[in-house]
Amino acid sequence: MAQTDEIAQYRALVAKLNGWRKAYYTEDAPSVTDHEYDQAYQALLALEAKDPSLVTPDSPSQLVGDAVSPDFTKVPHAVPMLSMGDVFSLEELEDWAARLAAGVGRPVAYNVELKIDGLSLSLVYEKGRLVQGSTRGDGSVGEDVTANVRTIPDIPQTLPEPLDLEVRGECYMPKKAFAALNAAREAAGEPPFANPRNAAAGSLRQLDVAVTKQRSLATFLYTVVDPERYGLTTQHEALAFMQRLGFATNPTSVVAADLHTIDTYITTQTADRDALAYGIDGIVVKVNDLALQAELGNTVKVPRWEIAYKFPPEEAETQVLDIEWTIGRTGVVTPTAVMTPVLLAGTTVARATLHNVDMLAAKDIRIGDTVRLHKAGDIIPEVSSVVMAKRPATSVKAPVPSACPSCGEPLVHLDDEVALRCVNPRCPAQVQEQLTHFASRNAMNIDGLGPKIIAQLLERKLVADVAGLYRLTADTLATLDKFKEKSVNNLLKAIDLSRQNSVERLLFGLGIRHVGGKAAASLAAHFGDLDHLAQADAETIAAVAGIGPTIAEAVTTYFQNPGAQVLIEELRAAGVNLTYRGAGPVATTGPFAGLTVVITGTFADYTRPALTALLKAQGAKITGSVSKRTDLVVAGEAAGSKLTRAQELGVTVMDQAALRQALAEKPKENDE
Ligand code: 0OW
Repeated sequence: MAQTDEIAQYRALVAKLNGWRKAYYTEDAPSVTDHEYDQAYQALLALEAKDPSLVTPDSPSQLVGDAVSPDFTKVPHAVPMLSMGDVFSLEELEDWAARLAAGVGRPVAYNVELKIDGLSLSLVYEKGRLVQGSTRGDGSVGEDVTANVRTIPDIPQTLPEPLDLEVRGECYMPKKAFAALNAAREAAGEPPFANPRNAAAGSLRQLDVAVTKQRSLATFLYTVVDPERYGLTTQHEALAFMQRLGFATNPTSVVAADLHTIDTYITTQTADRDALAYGIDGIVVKVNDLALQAELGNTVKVPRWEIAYKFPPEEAETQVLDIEWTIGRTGVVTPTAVMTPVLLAGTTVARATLHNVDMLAAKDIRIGDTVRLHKAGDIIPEVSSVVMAKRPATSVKAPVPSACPSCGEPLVHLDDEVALRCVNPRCPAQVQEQLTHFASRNAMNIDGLGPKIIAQLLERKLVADVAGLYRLTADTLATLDKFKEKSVNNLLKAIDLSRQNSVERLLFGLGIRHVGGKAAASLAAHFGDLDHLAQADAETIAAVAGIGPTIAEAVTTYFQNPGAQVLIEELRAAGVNLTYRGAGPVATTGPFAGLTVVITGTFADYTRPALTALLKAQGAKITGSVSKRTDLVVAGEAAGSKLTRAQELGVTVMDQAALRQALAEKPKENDE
């Protein structure tokens, strides 16, 4: 029977691992590296092997995969979606193969595949048509992601044959798409994804399908369920069968009749790993013969007929030369390690983010230390740990700044945030980032106004904030380095053009915390102009579709800031448009296209400017008084004389219910 302290040690390990699993699987945001998780998990298995009486049902060794989020419809898996046992060295792999062959009593051929670093996906087809896509979930019950799956380009919506079929594979995000997504998220002040696997999970397990569609997901399929139904006898045949049906299968898979071939495959693929367009975290070795797979069967959690060889994390050691504090656009002050350049997984790394003060303290990283580096998700250089044995007597703790390194204002922690912030809206380091963001493509889209010119404008004190851009003159710009007349005129023209933007671009460009492009567009369309938004209380703002209390709080806080109020008055005085002009081109079809419309009364769902803008975007011409030329009167509560006039003239009147219905109508699809 286990001793009390052993039980305490075991319970602590179970709790730690389950906490990490929740962050990784349910929140798609890991709190430790895969390697740290794997090591703790192996320690748990060792304790359980030593004393099985320790094992409790909530132990991760008894669970498969991730919990199922309550937001999605549940999908039971007729055949459970299992995970895989892991080995971490070639020796362990050889032991596993030797034990398996001994048990079988004859030589075994294997199918060897890359272990794609994504999340599991099941696809069900009826009569050759895709009817369901789901995640693995806890192995028995997954989440319905059918609508999301339909947006993934390499998944066939129909098969060349009218088959009833279920296939399974990995959904992943290519490295390039991951890097672009994180760059966009950083620009929008949103937290980056830790690695491609979490980015893929966060993109597939999305309630908003439009988001999934933008995220460049892809797949590699690797399992046919009930393969004997299709006359398949080996895993290699199953992969070829799926490829013939139009599924993406990984092109590197090979059949290995001996361990030497497996070793060669592992060596080759490890060498090619950095050149791959997608992340892999190991190699999968499967018994190739499907009948033998069935004979060997599964344990409660993993098949006996396959194993995953996990790559050791690619690591490098180097010295910390300095710890710098960088200030982002949103004022967050982040510690960054400046290191002796070192080659890590195919790229030379000289800097690594230390995330925040807590992480810096937790790892006790000091200037002069030697540190181990790895790449999170094959991409982001991260400090794994300090090589204590190499810590010099001269190592120095980096002093945590109390004042902003750029403007000297005191740094604060907002709410219970870990992040250290400079909250001075005129902090030079932030103004540089703010101006760059303001001019960026998805914001005010000021062509030619890039970081270098902005830095010059700030250094020469030609602008102090975004409103200053609209006071620039040709004479002023002509004083900039290499700024000839043509560049001066082009930039002035681009700045002038930006005055006409619909207000969601300005709203996004102001860089209000948590207000990304989508939220800015929703708020602009709803309130119709900046003043109505600025006057609205948090509750009203939070009630707008797609906007939550967090955004609402950040918006009201922003507009209450005196500096922001000054800025907006300066933008107004500079002739910058503060109203919503509709997102895309005016609609030419639909219930309002081409109509002359009068609006009267008040509306539960819209402010007057918002409804005006919305109907204009639907192609209506809005006029102020009812006449014979009026096609439609849209009447809200307490509609007055205009409604009476419409009734006298026999003009069609639309009440709020009819309006809601008309606006909910999808534009007609062409019947081509
Ligand atoms: N990630 C992969 C991969 C693979 C399945 C079959 C039954 C249990 C595992 O590339 N190539 N082959 C399998 O085989 N699984 C894979 O990934 C697993 C699925 C669940 C956890 C791992 O991601």
